[in-house]
Amino acid sequence: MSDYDLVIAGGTVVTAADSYGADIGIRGGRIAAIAEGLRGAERIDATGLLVLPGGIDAHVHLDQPTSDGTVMADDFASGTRSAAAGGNTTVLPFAMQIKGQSLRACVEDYHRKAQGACHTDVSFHLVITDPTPQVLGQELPALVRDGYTSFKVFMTYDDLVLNDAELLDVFEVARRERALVMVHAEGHDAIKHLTRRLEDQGRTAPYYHGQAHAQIAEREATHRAISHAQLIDVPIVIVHVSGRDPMEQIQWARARGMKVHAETCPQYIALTAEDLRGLNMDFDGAKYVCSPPPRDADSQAAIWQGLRDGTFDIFSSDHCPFRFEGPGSKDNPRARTSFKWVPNGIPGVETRLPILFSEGVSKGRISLQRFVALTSTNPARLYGLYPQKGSIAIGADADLTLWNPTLTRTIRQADLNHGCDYTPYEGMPITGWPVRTLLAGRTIAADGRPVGTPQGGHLSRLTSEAYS
Ligand code: DUC
Ligand code: ZN
Ligand code: ZN
Repeated sequence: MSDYDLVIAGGTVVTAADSYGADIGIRGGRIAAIAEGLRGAERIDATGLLVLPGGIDAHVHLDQPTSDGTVMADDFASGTRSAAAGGNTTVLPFAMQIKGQSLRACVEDYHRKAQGACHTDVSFHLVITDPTPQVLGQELPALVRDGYTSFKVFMTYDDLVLNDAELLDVFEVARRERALVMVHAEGHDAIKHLTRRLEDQGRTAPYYHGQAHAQIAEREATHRAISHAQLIDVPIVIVHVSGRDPMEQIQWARARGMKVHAETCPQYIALTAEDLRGLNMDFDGAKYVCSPPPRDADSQAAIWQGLRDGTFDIFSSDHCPFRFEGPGSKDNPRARTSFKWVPNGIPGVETRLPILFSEGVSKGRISLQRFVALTSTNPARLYGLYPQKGSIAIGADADLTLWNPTLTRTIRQADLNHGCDYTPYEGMPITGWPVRTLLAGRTIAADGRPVGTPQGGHLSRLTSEAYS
């Protein structure tokens, strides 16, 4: 009889702290040994490969209904297949409350959608859009105790925005229940004002989305969220930070000892506002419409600095996929009349890790350890999954990604597994790709393709380490 069900042999184990050559012995879906010369019933030869903790994408949108008839391009099956092929073993999608809806009913809805469909593990963040006394007093506390230990709030969008009083109420519940609040920080009124002015001038092409969602509006809302969090004394995460101005607010807060965490995403290092021009200011720019929008080269440089120096804790995809063509897509008749109707969001769950590895590690901008911290270990710590997830250690789930650091390939829509009909990163050359993804010791993807039937489950989470 073998000691282990599976041994991953001869690779270089990489964690957020170090790298070393070792075999990994897996038993019952967990890491049972890290040593030399292990023997198991099965063996994977990882010579020449890096062995990383599986990617944890802490910000993805799957199968969310929209108010205007656009349809998300990924459900839980296609979205998690795509995630697995891109080297991820856990994703954190949103269970988004529709105004008037019970939060518990909302969560049950999303569980129904995810049930039996997931190729990776999943765990829901909640989105609070209707903070009624019933939601704040009963449903939310009960759900936090059930392991939904994080939720998102929006400072913009007509059907999602919370006013300052509501934000403060929600922050208070988070503090009491020790839940982590994720904040979409863009100032609603400033965006509406800029949108009206641009439309008055006939500036309606997708390119102007980037001007309406000005970085000043993001900076202002970031500071307001920080101030509210300071008043309540609650930790928060500013999600999808796009550039230098909001970053400075986060650094300002941190310098004063506030627990303000930050996330950035591939679009803020790999795209700029110029991409929204499309082909000569045409509708092609809609392929890059997301919020906050990509900024300029100066902001890209600031984001890289923040990825290096720890301003950013986590690097997530904000995968929010809408097809470019066809019914329910970005290219709908209303969206042709103004950028303000173009669905906000771009796909990226499959390309998040390759883009950060190639632009970061391969180009010498960040270390391998930082790569692992940003994409796996820190999301696990921040969202209450550590040490079951996000680490290579005895007893941890055997969620591992085997990575070829020298494999060179270009990002092509034809090679991706998501439900979208385009990628905003088409043609981008990448050095360093995942070649095998294992969830609890079972291969769920190999060479850019999903493998096998859905094996993922839903994870209930601990209190965020932001409270420790
Ligand atoms: N916020 C997100 O987190 N994702 C897509 C669009 C948005 O506004
Ligand atoms: Zn958002
Ligand atoms: Zn998002």
